[in-house]
Amino acid sequence: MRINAPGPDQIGAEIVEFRSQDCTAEEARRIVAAVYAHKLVVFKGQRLSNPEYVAFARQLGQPQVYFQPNYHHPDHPEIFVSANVKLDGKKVGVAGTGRYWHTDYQFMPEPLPLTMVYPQQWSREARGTHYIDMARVLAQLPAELSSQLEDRRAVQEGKWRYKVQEKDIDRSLAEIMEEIERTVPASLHPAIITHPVTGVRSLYVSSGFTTGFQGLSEGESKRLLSTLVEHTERPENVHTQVWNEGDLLLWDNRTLIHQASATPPGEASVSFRIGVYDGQPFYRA
Ligand code: 7UC
Ligand code: FE
Repeated sequence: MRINAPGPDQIGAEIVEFRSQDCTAEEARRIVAAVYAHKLVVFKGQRLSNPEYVAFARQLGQPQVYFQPNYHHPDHPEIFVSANVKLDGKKVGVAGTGRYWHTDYQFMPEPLPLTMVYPQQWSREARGTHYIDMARVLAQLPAELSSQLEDRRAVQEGKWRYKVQEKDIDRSLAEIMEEIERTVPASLHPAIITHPVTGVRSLYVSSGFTTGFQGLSEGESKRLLSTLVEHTERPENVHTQVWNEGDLLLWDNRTLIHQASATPPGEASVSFRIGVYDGQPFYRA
């Protein structure tokens, strides 16, 4: 296994000469260390069956089972499916996910430390994932802005991204919203988090899931959020990782926000995600 580190100030290492089916415990340890160091790693030339994919995730940590079963692969609940075409004649997962800036499970009490994505089918124009390094964003914020975030908690909510499913037919929006608010209430997390392993601080805010800040009025919250989003989502901050045949992506979901590329109408897209808990707290207390 060889790890090709990115250039200075860049994210994304390439892992070559590696077969994930043969991953040893020592290699798994080096891979996770590379994710913390380079924030994104891309395994080149992988050809994994679904059971092999889940087994590889187990080598890296504890695979997550997403809280909503309508996202699950029928044979492997650990695989979160984004597919706009049927798989073996059946609708599986949801037609598309995360076409907004976010970090996975940000709205939950225990967000996902690591995310793996194994693209299965993609279109010519929409073959990639976009990333922003939030440690870099934080470091570049004007001091008068970052000082407003010290000891400030942000409100994270997933409810606006809820996708109706078959069981919602004949239910009112009010009923559905009431259930979401009860089962997945908003989570509060520090607006600045400290990585438990590297100690690097990053901004933990996204336009996809962050809806406000504790202790601020609605107007103040909105203004602060839109200022932060303006500083974050600048084209020069975006790293686009283009998918090639055989690529398997793994990233540090504490430090990076990401956005899926939008698939043009009529084009197929299928990707398999596995979230991984790495055994560390999400952020340092
Ligand atoms: O369908 C989606 O965009 C999924 C989103 C609400 N949650 C994925 C996650 O892990 O945060
Ligand atoms: Fe995502």
